Amino acid sequence: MKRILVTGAFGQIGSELVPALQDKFGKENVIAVGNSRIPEDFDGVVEKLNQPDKEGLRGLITKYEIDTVFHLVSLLSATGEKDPSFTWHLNMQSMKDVLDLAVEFKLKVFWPSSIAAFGPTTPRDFTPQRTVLEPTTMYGVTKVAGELLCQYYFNKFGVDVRSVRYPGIISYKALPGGGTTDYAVAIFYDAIEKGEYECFVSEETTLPMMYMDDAVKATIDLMEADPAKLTVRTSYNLAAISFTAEELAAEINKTLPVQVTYKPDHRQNIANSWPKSIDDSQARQDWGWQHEYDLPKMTEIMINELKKKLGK
Ligand code: AKB
Repeated sequence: MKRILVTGAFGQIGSELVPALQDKFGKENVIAVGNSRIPEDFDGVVEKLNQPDKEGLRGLITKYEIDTVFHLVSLLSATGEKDPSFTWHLNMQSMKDVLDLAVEFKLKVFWPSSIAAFGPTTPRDFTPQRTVLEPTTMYGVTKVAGELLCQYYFNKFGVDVRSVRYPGIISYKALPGGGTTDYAVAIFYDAIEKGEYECFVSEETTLPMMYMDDAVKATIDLMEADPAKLTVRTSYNLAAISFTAEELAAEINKTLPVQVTYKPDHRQNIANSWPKSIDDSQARQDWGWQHEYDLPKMTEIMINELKKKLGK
């Protein structure tokens, strides 16, 4: 990885992956591509592009002599249900463009899958690496199709494309954008600002989650792993912590009083179709994945950093 292009660079994961890549590979070697959410104070090389735009991407790959693409552009589970056709178009076309360009320019590619690739027929506890993939959201459908495309382009064209199934990601820097796991970030903002939170999933809802620093580390570690050791070319299961909404509220309440009420909405059905916990032993075995942040450590950082960010 010498010259890196990141699409969706100003989304939740991109906002923290880009600085980590800049630190490791040099600011001038990371090209951040975004559309509407480009922060004015962004320090680095930035390009504006609405996806899907294959020719636009081709232009940037040529201009900057790119060898690696992190293709993060995607609509998430809840937003995706508002316009399923557009979700398919954006998520799949932009990804196929990147894979086709990867064949042409011999690019290495990272593409994010998600626990949304699973569905109600998947075993929900300690979900295995290889299992039933019958998601109920269009976002999930694009993740399953995308995983198969990754494997296809690897087998057919030798594209070195790598992927992880992210759980819900929790961070204080950038807000998540339209997912079902977003409650686990929103609760911290409301706890600090209002002392109360109305949660859109029920108290007993258990979902796999991860602190952002672990997600960024996993992403970079996988991309740096020895290709000979990788046995999964669809997408690796990835896990850190699983908790109920009530357990998260209780953990926050140890240091910050927050009154939580539960009012499940349409996102409850999505949450109910996803695993409660994930077996990520293949990732641990193949490329040495290890998470660092547990629930208390993540909660402490979120409260302290958000208080500073919100001036409280
Ligand atoms: C979502 O909730 O849609 C995402 C995801 C789990 O992929 N955070």
